[in-house]
Amino acid sequence: MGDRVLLVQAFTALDMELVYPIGLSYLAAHLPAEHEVRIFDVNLFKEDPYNALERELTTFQPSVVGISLRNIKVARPGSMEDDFAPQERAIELIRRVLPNAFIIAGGTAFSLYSEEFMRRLPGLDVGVWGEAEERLPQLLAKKDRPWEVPGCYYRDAEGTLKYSGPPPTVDFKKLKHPRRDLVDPAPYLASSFVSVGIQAKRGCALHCIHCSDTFLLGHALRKRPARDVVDEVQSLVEDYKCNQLFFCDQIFNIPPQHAIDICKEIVDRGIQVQWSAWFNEHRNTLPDELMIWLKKAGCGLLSFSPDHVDDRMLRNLDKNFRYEDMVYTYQVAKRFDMDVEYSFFLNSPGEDARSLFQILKFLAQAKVHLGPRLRMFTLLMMQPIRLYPHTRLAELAKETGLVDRDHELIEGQFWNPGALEYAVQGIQSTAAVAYNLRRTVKNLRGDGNPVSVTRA
Ligand code: B12
Ligand code: SF4
Repeated sequence: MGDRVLLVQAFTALDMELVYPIGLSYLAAHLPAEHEVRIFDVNLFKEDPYNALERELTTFQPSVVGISLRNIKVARPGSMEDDFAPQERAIELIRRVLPNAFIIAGGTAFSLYSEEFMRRLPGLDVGVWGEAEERLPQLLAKKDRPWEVPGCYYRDAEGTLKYSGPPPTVDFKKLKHPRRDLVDPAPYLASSFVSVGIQAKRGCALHCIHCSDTFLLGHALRKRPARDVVDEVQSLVEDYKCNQLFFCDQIFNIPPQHAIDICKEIVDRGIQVQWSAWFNEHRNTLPDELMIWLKKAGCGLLSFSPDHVDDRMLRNLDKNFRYEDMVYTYQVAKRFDMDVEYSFFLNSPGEDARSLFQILKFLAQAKVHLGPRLRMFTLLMMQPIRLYPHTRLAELAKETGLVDRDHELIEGQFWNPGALEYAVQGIQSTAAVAYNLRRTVKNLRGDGNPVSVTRA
């Protein structure tokens, strides 16, 4: 007999927009039919999430609860809670309501800090590292033998934490479409411009020094055929009335031909949809042919995360493009009349007043070129770089003594916060006040822009 499986999206960043639980929809699609499955997002119940979860547990009575831990930072700003407290409370609640349930965790935050999560959340039976479409069904068949399923963290009879070894890579193009029927997209569409996600590929070929996505998904690009991607787009638009989508790929325009093929297919089928994605800045990844098709296919915003513009800093961050490419991004956007946003880091390795000034100069030039097509407010959200485990920047921070060798980096450690940061934050706050004032006036007039995207 199958299980009743409740897949729970645990707290994401509580001060931010809702995020459609695409990972859980993928997992649900790969559970054999003998299991009954539901998806429950605690973030939809902002006022009373614990009671809502308790109601769901009591009515559905799942034998398995799968918890998706996506973000590390989940507490509300200004709250006295630490970031584990809301997740801890949710897991304790599940244990209390259903003492015999098999509780599994997974998700990006879990995968980045697996051992730490297993230690801090003793209510978990098993934690699954990485993409789990193929392994969750295996685990349900082997609940008493998690060591036989690769990529699992579990406790042995003495309570010692064990790992069953690295899992094989998921063949992404062979996966089924995520089960959209289990999630009502309406609240996500209402929450933000970017909130219904779709994935055309997994992985990133680039090597940015601070990046943890490649630890999670690898450097090999695992692409879905364009027709298959657009079958899903079409179903989202026609069956689920999602006319605004966000491609969750690490980078949408590498390789450019895959992006072109997807756009052409959307246009050929006459699908009316607005969407956005993250783009790489190198001019070779933004050929005119791609720009033409992006525009025709409904891409309304080129979202770039260059992190810097200065060549020295781009080298330090191990970026695949240079200042000239950055100039090209606004030139090409202007030629094709596209909206653009950029996000930057504050205090990258080697930052000085000159390199910081380069960002401001660049933005001023881009603004002159693009006018209202440039969404400026990402400048106001410039943050120092968070150190994630398994990255070269974290390694560098340990080598240079910025953090201890055995630091688990879970509380929010940043690269080299210094005096420069405080000076810039002062300028940012002043600019933010001015910007928000202007935005409020614009919104009151009814000509504000939709919410934009900030890269993790
Ligand atoms: C796309 C994306 C976004 C988009 C989402 C758009 C949308 N409409 O969905 C936007 C721009 C909104 C966004 C915002 C943010 N994001 Co983001 N985002 C991503 C990205 C690139 C892909 C996520 C995704 O859609 N994956 C596709 C699905 C299919 O995969 P998945 O969810 O991981 O699920 C799989 C596995 O994790 C696992 N799994 C998941 N749940 C479970 C549960 C169980 C029980 C099991 C067994 C397995 C399992 O199986 C699933 C199927 O394979 C990831 C990076 C990455 N490598 O994943 C960052 C990432 C998730 N984001 C991150 C962050 C930090 C943020 C922001 C805080 C950034 C910011 N400062 O604004 C915000 C937070 C938003 C919020 N409200 O919480 C971090 C989270 C970890 C952390 N560092 O805390 C990540 C990992 C990036 C990183 N490397 O640091 N993000
Ligand atoms: S930061 Fe983005 S572009 Fe750079 S390696 Fe990571 S996913 Fe790729």
